[in-house]
Amino acid sequence: MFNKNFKKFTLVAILVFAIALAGCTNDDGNSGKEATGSIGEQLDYTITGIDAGAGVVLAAEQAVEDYGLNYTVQSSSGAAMTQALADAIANEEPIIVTGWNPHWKFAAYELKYLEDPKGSFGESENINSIARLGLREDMPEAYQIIDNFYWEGSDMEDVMIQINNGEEPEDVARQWVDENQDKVAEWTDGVDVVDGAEINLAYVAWDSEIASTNVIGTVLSDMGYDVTLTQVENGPMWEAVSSGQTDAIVAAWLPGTHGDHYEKYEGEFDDLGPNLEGAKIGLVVPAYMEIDSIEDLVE
Ligand code: PBE
Repeated sequence: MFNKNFKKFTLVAILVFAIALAGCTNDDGNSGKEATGSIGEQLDYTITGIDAGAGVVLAAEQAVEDYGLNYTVQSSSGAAMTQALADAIANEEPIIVTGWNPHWKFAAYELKYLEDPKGSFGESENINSIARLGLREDMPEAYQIIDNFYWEGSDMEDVMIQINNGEEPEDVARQWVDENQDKVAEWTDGVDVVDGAEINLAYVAWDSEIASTNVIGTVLSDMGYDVTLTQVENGPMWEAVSSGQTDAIVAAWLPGTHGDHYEKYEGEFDDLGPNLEGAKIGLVVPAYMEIDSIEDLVE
C-alpha cells in the first residue's frame, strides 16, 4: 500500500518535471527570434515599413543612408505593419516600425520614437488640405468647408481608435460628427446647403487618413453633397489633385513627409493650409526595447 502510493508520487513528480522541462525547451525553441546577439541580428536587420509610396518609408530609407545602417526597410502596408507590431508585442520580441502620430497605436501599446539626431525624419509636421485648381469657383461651399476644416490630434485619434476596434470608418465618422456638432458648426458656418452636387475626395489607406477623409466626407454629405471617397496610393493621390481628377485631399503631410510631391506639383493645386498641427513621423519601437536612438542601430 505504502509502496504503491510512493510509486504513484514518484511517477507524478517525474511527469511534472518532464512537463516543466518540455515547457522550457518549447519557450526557447518557439520564440522565433533569439534574444541574443546584437539588436540588428535579432531584427534580421529589418525595419518594418508600410506602403512603398509613403513618405515615412522614404524617410526611413534616408535614415538608413544618413546613419550608415546595415538595415533594409521592408515595405508592406499600414495594416501589415500594425499586425507585425501587435505580434511582436504579444511575444515581447524586438521590432522597429515606420510610425507616425496621430495614431491609435500609441493608445494601444507602450511605444517610443527613436531619437533622430540627424533629422532624417524632419521636425513637427502639419497635415494640410489641398484642393484642385478651380474648386473655389466651381464649388464655393465645399471649398469653404474644406478650408475651415481643422481639428486636434486627439480628435483624429478618437476616430482612429474606434475604427481599429472594428467599427466601419463611415459609422465612426457619422458618430464623431454627431457628437462634435460644435466643431462641425465652425467648419460649416455661413455656408449654404447644396443640392446633391458630386464631389470626390482622394486618400491613401493610412489609418490617420481613413479617419480624416471619412469625417470631412460625412460633413460634406450632411451639407448636401454626393460624396465619393477614392482610395489610391500616395503618388497617384498628389497627381489626382494636381490634375483635377479629384476635387480635394485632406492628407498632405508637410513640410517634410510629402515635400517631394508638393514641390513636384507646386502651382498645380490650391493649398488650403493645415487641418491638423503637431503631427510627426519616425522610427517607433516598443518601450521594452533597450535602444533609444537611431544611433543605437549603428554597428
Ligand atoms: N503616413 C501617414 C503618411 C502620411 C500620413 C505618415 C503614413 C506617409 O508616410 O506618407
